Amino acid sequence: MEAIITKSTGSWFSAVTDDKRKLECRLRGQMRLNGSKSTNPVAVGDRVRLEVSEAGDSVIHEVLDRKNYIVRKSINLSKQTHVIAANMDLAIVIATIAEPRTSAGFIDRFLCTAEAYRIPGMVVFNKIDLLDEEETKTMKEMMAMYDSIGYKSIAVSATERINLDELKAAMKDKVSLIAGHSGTGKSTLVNALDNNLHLRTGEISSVHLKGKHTTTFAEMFELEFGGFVIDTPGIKEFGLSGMGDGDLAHYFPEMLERLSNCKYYNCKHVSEPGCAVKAAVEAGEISISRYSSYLGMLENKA
Ligand SMILES: Nc1nc2c(ncn2[C@@H]2O[C@H](COP(=O)(O)OP(=O)(O)OP(=O)(O)O)[C@@H](O)[C@H]2O)c(=O)[nH]1
Ligand SMILES: [Mg+2]
Ligand SMILES: [Zn+2]
Repeated sequence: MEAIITKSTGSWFSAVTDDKRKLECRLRGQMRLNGSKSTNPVAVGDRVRLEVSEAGDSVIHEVLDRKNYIVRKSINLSKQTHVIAANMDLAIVIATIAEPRTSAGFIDRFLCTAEAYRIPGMVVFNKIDLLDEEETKTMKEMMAMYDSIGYKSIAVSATERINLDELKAAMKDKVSLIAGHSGTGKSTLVNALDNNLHLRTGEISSVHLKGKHTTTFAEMFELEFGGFVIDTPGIKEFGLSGMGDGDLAHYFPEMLERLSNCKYYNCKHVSEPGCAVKAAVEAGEISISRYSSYLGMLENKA
């Protein structure tokens, strides 16, 4: 039978079968690792083939091919990577205009990474109950900008339960990854989406408004309205490590569609003559904020 992995502790795995049974399972002894560079052969979101042994244990015999996965480089110097999650349909960044403030650069880095992993990206602004008029205006401008590029954006309040139905509709029957700074309300939001879930949430320490990490490992939860959500332990786990050496501008859709009009094929869109990207920025067709994020990322990559 086939199942989806919802939790991994190293040697034991939690899985939900296609007919909704919850099982605890382990790996078959000498199972081949599909990606030998990875420290963990089975990750949250993996689809696996299970068999029940004579002793009555559920044993994973095979990990099915992944359609995508995100990795974190191991802390030690080996080239090994750790697979955080696999087979996602949607990558949602939870952003806040206030308490804490999420920078546009952070949102863009996330969306860019999602592009690199080939996961559709979405922006959810949480805590709209806290915003004054000015902040609401800022948020609406950002939302209009992301919508124009093709990233769906939604404004919600997890605690006041505002616009949750719109978010549910976007997540229904999908495997969604959520990420964002600590304290933006990821776990609170997941709890609000499904009353059966009781993820630990934390108070933001008043000393560090960015908050301290409450969620410490990736875990997937089944949603009663259909689908799964993966709550990730803060952003550091969702870095650019999977991006490879491709041209950064390929991961900005509004730049990608203009690249072929640049005069030079190896244009980096910084100060080259005849650059179609810069021309679009000057014409107001590409947002200055997005272009600044691009330049910042380009600098960090170099
Ligand atoms: N006013 C307001 N507060 C919220 C909202 N959503 C979450 N919070 C508060 O923000 C704080 C942090 O929420 P968490 O859900 O723990 O944040 P998190 O993103 O999961 O944090 P980490 O697990 O550390 O990454 C808690 O005190 C929540 O009550 C909201 O919509 N409005
Ligand atoms: Mg959390
Ligand atoms: Zn260019």
